[in-house]
Amino acid sequence: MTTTPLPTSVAARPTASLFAEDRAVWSLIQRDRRRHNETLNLIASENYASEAVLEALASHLNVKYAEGYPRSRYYQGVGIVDDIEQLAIDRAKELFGAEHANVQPYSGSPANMAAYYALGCQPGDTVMGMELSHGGHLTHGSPVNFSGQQFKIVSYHVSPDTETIDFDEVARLAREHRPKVIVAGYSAYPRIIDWAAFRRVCDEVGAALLADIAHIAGLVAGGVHPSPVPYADVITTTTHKTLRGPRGALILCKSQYAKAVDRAVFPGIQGGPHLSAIAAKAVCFREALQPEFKQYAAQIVANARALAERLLEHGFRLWSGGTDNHLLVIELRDQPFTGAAFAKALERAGIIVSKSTIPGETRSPWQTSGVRLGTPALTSRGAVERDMRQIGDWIAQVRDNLSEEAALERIRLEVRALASGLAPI
Ligand code: DSN
Repeated sequence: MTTTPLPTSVAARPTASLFAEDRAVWSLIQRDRRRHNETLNLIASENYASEAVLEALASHLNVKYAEGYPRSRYYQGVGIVDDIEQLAIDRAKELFGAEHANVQPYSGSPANMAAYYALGCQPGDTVMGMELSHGGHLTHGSPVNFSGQQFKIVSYHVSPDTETIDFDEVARLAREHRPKVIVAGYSAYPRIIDWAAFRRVCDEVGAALLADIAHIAGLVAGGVHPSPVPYADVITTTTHKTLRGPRGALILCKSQYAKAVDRAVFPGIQGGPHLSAIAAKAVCFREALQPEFKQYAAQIVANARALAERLLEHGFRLWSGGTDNHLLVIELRDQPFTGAAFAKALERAGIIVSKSTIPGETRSPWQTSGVRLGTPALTSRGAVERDMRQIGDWIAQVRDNLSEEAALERIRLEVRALASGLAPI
């Protein structure tokens, strides 16, 4: 008689490990961990979640199906996961002072899709969002995304003079097009968002305000960016950027939209919730409720300012002249090299950034005229202002030695020394 072998992870608990079971994947993971520890991660959207978050994420909760919501499920065996999801909901509401929270969205894009549907958007309805190249997100109306394909998109921009949101244009376009939803919240915008100004425009034209705070949620939770909660009808955020939780998302809303949001997420666009991710979100929200998280959020901003100031001293041009939040964008409009070339040279020197389009972009999205830098991840590793000033010096040295392999290698070794002295991941 033959028996079906159990997967090693079940059969051999508690001693089985990835190392024993799959050396190839284990080894790649270790190499990437070393890469992080020996380089400087300035990707504005990335962050290092705590071991507690990762432990919840890797827990046995991965097994569970629980379509529905706490106390109202299509499966049995859900009593305890109901408690987990309810804890995550309660903590999210407490953290942001929101009336309702849905912790099930798999990630930011489905959260935004659910938000549009919850706000009643039908194919052909008008939605206003920031132009992608001016700092918006694909889901705010890009023609290659469901948002741009399903809805009539009217894009607003930053002002060419101040490179900050052009509220005159926002109001003019809103009056002319009467959108159902106006989206505020961005992927590459370095300044404070004036939620009250958006609310005034929305009220004037009868639009709903959707705040996408994916990038700044941790700054909002930490009290260093104004909260959209008093102003927005629905708020979406990822949980893994400045909020420092697991990959995933969260929707907050006023009570009047609670049912519509919940229905839009499930059964509207998602199936079973990922309970291990939801448990990890609960851990993340608790961490963000601690006083130390406020210090962390303040340090993110202080670090971004220090980096911006140093880069300006080195003659770089920054989008809007600096930053009020966790990110900054170096503009390379007048440089002979592209954002892509600069990002690659920086990587050779151990400084990891992402290329970025800039307002009035003339190069392709693969080449770009900017690079975006952010401080959440390095701040999690304990970097402070003096580290940022040093990093600013290295970024300038890379610019001045773009194709000089020996110089890039020398910088890489210096970068590695600093990186290796920060808290390891
Ligand atoms: N891809 C994310 C970012 O880097 O900003 C947004 O979803």
